[in-house]
Amino acid sequence: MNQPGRLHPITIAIRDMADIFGRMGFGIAYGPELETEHYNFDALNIPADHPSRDMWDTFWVKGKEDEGRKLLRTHTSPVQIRWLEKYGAPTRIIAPGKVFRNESTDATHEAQFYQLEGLAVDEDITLAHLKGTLERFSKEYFGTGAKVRLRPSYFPFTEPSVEVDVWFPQQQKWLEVMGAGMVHPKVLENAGIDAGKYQGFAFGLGVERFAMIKYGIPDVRLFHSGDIRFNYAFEQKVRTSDVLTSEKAV
Ligand code: YSA
Repeated sequence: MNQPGRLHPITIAIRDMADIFGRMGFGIAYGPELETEHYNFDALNIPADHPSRDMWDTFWVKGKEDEGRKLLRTHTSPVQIRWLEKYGAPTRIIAPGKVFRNESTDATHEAQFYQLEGLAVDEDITLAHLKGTLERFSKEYFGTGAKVRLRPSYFPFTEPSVEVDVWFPQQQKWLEVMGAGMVHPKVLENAGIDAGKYQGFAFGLGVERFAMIKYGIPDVRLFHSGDIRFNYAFEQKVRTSDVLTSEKAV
């Protein structure tokens, strides 16, 4: 007998995440996978000569001569700029999507993986809003027993910046799952937002790493292995709520 089809676990994870953020009033945005240097780096306060560009090993793509060189986006953060330029502030969105890094793989690193970006811009947004949002999200996604910790970090597009770790019970270790922080005023200005009036928080989480912890998956490479038995280990699931306020490509 034919078996019914299954959703890929990454699809399940993104839908679960979108449901949780949807209940917190976040809409959903999508940006292009083939990006310009401007949106992936420059507008995010990462100029060409800045050493922090090395944080993202990049697949460069030859563009037409008049267009300059392009790249496969190394993170979902360029969607922040595209969205703010188009829709302005105040705003609250998530942006899930595929990203690419020219790096060697291991159990927690893939060359192609999914991130889910979050952005909230308004008057009087503070780090406490970021912390509260991430705590509520983690508890809803993993359950109330989840152990989450924030560490000080550095990203050129946030000040202050943090990295978030979640306890991986099956492996008895902390796993880094996300970068986050308060949006740098220069980034807001680059997107045409008055940084004197508005502040924001933002984050970029690794979808596969969240699912690894939730389902006890030992190796990130299983998600993209194409082994159908992996998919069949997950229950097919349809979205039960449709609470997203908007869904737009920028
Ligand atoms: C930081 C601040 C913001 O305001 C907004 C976003 C960010 C995140 C930033 N854009 C970024 O990409 N940070 S990161 O390089 O540390 O990646 C974020 C998350 O993606 C990681 O915590 C991890 O969960 C996942 N990740 C990174 N490289 C990976 C990976 N997952 C699988 N394979 C890889 N090679």
